[in-house]
Amino acid sequence: MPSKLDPVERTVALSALPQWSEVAGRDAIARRFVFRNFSEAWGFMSRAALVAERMDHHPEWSNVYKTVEVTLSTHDAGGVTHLDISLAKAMDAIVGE
Ligand code: H2B
Repeated sequence: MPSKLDPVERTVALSALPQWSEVAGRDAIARRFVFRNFSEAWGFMSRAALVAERMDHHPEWSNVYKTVEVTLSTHDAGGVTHLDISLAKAMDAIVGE
């Protein structure tokens, strides 16, 4: 089972993810993705879902029209692990960031 990042690892990892923020009151990171329309939002979710399945690491997310809200946390570890950082980077890469 992956272990939670220690404070130094976490700071370093999050500095490479400027679009992601810490979730208040919970050990998790979050980002809002806003697309031009629903089709692009759904396309992003489809691609991200394939990555998540391959990683066996899954996002908490919701979609309203062209907006996708994502929260990442490793449930088994009770907090942010390298798996969340990897999935966040993969999601950023899908949108070209
Ligand atoms: N996703 C996330 N975000 N956290 C987990 O702890 C987790 C997961 N565990 N996806 C995986 C699946 C586990 O439940 C399966 C059995 O491998």
